[in-house]
Amino acid sequence: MKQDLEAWLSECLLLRCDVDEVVDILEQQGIPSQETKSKIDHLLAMPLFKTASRVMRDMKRLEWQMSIYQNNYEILLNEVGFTEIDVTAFDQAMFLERHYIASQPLVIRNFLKGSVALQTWTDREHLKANYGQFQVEVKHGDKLHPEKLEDKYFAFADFLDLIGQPEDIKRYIYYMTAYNAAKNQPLVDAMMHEIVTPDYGAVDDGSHECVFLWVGPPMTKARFHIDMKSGLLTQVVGRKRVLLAPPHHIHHMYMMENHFASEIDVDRLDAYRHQLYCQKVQPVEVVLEPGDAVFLPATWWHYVEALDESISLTFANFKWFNDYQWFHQVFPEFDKL
Ligand SMILES: O=C(O)CCC(=O)C(=O)O
Repeated sequence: MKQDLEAWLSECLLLRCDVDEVVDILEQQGIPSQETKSKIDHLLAMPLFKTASRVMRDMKRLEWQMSIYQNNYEILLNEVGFTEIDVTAFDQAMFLERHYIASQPLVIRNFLKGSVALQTWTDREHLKANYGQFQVEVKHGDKLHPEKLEDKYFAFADFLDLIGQPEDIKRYIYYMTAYNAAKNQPLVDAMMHEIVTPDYGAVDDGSHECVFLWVGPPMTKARFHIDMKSGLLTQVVGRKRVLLAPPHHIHHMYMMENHFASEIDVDRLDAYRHQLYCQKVQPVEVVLEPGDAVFLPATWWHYVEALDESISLTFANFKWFNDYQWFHQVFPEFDKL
């Protein structure tokens, strides 16, 4: 109890709550004001508390800086709007300058124009006949506990049959994701000859490293998160709904302990628990039709929901610098969460 009280008091002090109010609240709980005041003096004098206060001030300063970006982003949205083009207007130099380097998203309609996969991959029998023998790794779990996913292994043909079964997918999550990429690289290598893209600045060595395949049933969701690479999320089969929010909302996203995903459940917003998100974040919503792509710059928040049975590819294989993994090197413990 003593420890709980100290933790609560420390948090109040770090968050700069009104000290008199804190003393009053505890007095109502039967703790004499003199006792609380001397506890506060004791906490304020601790070296650890002084360090925590300094870190907290740095965080607040960052939050203030972020609010400037937020204002500018609102001006951009009002004056220019969210950028969406058809692939016929796509130009690598424009993409590099206005989107890749500027960290601004871009929707590219018909990005996969000319790809036979737009037809052939809608046919389960084509996929089974040509790629069904590949062993694949997918994420699996109970929809009631979406945070507890484990890796499962199937022949690709069996996995495709499974995600076509309405009863099973109502209750369970089956999703081939970028997190399974290492095991599924041979499948991606085999499938890519059916895909054509404009020259978006991919590495030119014929490899498909950093091309990620996502296959899953309707209603599959990826909660709001950020990535350590920029990527072009590209829809091949079915539609996906994407919500996007800029990086400067980091203080409004209620990050989970891994510091990459948000607690926010966009289908069940909790205006009390997630007040800052509800008040400050108005994500841009985009629906990707088959063939469309959206550029997701690293650290942009994105939530993705499959509206149909879906196959997507994320191209993160840019020839320009695209690796911000240093965070994991500095904080390896985040890998384990
Ligand atoms: O499509 C999804 O479910 C998630 C895609 C994604 O997060 C990405 O491409 O970075």
